[in-house]
Amino acid sequence: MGEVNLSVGGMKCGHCVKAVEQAVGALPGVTGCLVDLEAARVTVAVSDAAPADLRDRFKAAIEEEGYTVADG
Ligand SMILES: [Cu+2]
Repeated sequence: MGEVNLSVGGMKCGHCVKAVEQAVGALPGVTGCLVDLEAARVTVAVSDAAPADLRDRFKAAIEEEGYTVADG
């Protein structure tokens, strides 16, 4: 089990939180997703079997929902 932290911009309300949670949660290897709206942070719990390019997948999924992901 591991954790991936992302800095996500553009989230404004509970709907945004749900949209991000669902987009990330649908990806393989994800076991949990916690969104901190005020801190604009998304913490994703991933299993050991998660693919190596996980971070890129999260970024793509979140950007597809209309939000931004900071690099690094
Ligand atoms: Cu919203």
